[in-house]
Amino acid sequence: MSDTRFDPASADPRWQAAWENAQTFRADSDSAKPKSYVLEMFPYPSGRIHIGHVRNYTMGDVLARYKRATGHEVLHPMGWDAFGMPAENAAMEKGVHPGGWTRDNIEHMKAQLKRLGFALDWSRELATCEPDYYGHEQALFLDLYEAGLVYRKESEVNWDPVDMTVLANEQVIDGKGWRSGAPVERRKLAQWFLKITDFAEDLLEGLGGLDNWPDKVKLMQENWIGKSRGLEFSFDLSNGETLPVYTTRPDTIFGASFVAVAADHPVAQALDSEAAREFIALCKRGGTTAAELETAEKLGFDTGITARHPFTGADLPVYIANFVLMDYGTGAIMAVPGHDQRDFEFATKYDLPIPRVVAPGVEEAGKPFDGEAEAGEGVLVNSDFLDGMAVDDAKREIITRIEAQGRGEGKTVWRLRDWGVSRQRYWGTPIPFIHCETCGVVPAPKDSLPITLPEDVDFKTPGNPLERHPTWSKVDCPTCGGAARRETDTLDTFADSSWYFLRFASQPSGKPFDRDEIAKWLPVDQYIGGVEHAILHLLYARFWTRALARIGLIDVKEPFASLFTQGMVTHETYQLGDGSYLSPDQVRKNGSDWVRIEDGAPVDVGRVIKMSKSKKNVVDPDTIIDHYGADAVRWFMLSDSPPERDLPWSEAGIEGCSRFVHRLWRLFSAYDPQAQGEDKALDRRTHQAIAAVADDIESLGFNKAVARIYELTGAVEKAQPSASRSAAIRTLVQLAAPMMPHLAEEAWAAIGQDGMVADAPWPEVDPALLVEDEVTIAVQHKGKLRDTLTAPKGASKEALEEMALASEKVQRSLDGAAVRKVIVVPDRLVNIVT
Ligand code: ANZ
Ligand code: ZN
Repeated sequence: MSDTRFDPASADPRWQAAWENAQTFRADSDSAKPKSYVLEMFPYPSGRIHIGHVRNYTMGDVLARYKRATGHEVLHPMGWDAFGMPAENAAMEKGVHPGGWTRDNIEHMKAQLKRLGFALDWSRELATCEPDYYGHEQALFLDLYEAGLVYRKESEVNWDPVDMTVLANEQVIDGKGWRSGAPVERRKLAQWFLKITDFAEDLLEGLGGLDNWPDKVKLMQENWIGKSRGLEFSFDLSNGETLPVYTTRPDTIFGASFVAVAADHPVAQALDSEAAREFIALCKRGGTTAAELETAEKLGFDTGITARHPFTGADLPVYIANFVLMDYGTGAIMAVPGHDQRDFEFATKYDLPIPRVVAPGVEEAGKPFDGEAEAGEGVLVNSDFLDGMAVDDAKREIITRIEAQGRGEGKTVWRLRDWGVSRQRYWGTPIPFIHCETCGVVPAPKDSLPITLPEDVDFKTPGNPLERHPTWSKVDCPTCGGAARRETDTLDTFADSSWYFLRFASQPSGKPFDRDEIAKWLPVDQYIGGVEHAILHLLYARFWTRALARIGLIDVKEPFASLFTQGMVTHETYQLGDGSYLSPDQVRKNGSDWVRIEDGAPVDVGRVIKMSKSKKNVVDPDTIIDHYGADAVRWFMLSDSPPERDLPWSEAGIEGCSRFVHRLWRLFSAYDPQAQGEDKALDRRTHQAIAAVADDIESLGFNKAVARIYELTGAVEKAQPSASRSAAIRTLVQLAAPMMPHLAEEAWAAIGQDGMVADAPWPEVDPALLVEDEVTIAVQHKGKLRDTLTAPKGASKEALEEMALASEKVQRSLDGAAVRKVIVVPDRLVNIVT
């Protein structure tokens, strides 16, 4: 074999072309082999692949290649989550069309991904912004509507009064519109909803079966679904009405010192006073996110109405409060400032009593509060018949008594809301409905799908271009034939990512997917992505899958059998004195200080944090692939850190990986098919490595697999030429192939193997070689090591004693002394006492 250097610049594209020509990674839905569906969360086509993508897709790729080698028919697809706001922002800022911008980005990023040599079935590539995808989504939406899982209702949105547009929560910054800077108002608009709450119980229960999901993700989902057991009961009001409230802490009822309702609550709306109306208007300003409501200053308005306490008979003041949400529970609360922080802040501000009703022990009933509410558990105090009871018992007692009074009942309440999917923007899936003056809201006929987006739109004026378009929304009513108007809302892009894994598995042209083909591939065997999608994306995907199963389109309920959330790639940051950031290639080390290369200006080195454009602590995948080749980059992504942890990028690290690629190549170059002789120890190490690397990849312990390959490489380098050594080299090529596929193909060909290593089966393990069958025994006399013996593993005490006494060195040490006792520790040690 030649002793040329391995040249990624020529090898990488050559093997990528070879895989493509042979359609090596094309998934066959009719294959009889066991299936394996490996999926990484598909990227948003922002413009460039970033290093986080590289890490994510490299992990999936190693698993996919390994699964192929172990006899699986592997589905490993890739596509684009291509709708969404950045394309519209680009349209507004740069005057480009969102479609053109998106498709250019896809083309560029696809080329970048191809340079990494991923084992993807590109024949199944899809982009959610193409009618061939979103048209099927429209059909599914209509199916869900028919099944009663889609409805329209009035709901609040963030309204920018200057730009005259609805804003997404993330476009509201400090209560102001991100473009206009105008204070955002809350407005009611009729919007489309998906009935995810119908599945709340099932989504919660299903978590119990997801053994291969991270616990933290399951916990986040559980909290988001938020099942709580509480009490709904009614206060009698001084105006003769009753006011239902919901509480999860009925035990604290003796600590209620006021009652509060949401600004939208009928009790508030019915007030006939200018001051009340002004206060309600004030509450409407500011964002609608829970986080904003949580942190906003607590504001209240005393309605003058009082509520009668069901046990003490005290008259409690009724306030309108800005922290009470209309769409949770009943939109009204009994406020217990001693034990709820929001109520505490409110009571402090408006000088209301803060009684203690829970304390660590009964003798601490008079303990003062330390500037905040105490949510802690304990025993009830200052609570009449509840005094001394534990919290759970007290809860039960109050529920029983309130139910006996006929004033309310114990109730299960869910935090999960129905999913509002309406977005008043252009770059999304048009919602397939038609508004008719006569017939109302009518579903678009299925044969009119796909309802495609108009191309001729402008983004110079704010607002939704679909609404402004002169002709797009004009249609005939499918029912009465009269003039009607298309729905101009588009779907939340989370809808697009809620079923893409189904379309990857099956893509007939006339329907969203084929039921049998879905049954063949689903569930996804291994899903890999960022923990930032732990809640919404995964919950919505689990919901769509269940909803489609309920209406009989598929037979699987839980889409992702295993989930892995990978850590981030991090890098230190560099800042000038004025706080501005510099990129790693703008700085260098000067002695123990850092300076800007350009002018020697001093640079502060900051913390190691997630790579992000705004902090400039990024490395560009293209640049490093140019420099080191795809395999060194892939190897680095897998090496240093366990995959769930953050991976600090370092120049030294990638250099080391690159050196290892070439070191392996030199070793492969030393392959001698003619070498003779057996090296039992090396055979054993080789087979142990095969088994271990397989285990490590199966459990996604990529860094461990990497370490084993380093170990075996070291052992082969030290070994003398032999048939065993040649076999070890061949094995190393195969073990490294999932991680460094280009180098492995090049080596496989160079050492004269048939076909491509990508098609070679995973090397077989000889189980006999996995057990260490010989052990080294230390023989001691007078506390000193006299000899070491090689003995069969598990040899008897008698046999070891006999071997030890037969040793010449031992006999010399004994020098004729009488042996009093021999202590044998099997497989370890023989100690001779004289
Ligand atoms: C009395 C109480 C005492 C409460 C206490 C909490 C602690 P979770 O557990 O998150 O579901 N609440 C009820 N409806 C509300 C609404 N529409 N807007 C704002 N807050 C509301 O929250 C349930 C608790 O949140 C309820 O229990 C209620 O306050 C409040 F020591 O009642 B609690
Ligand atoms: Zn009509």
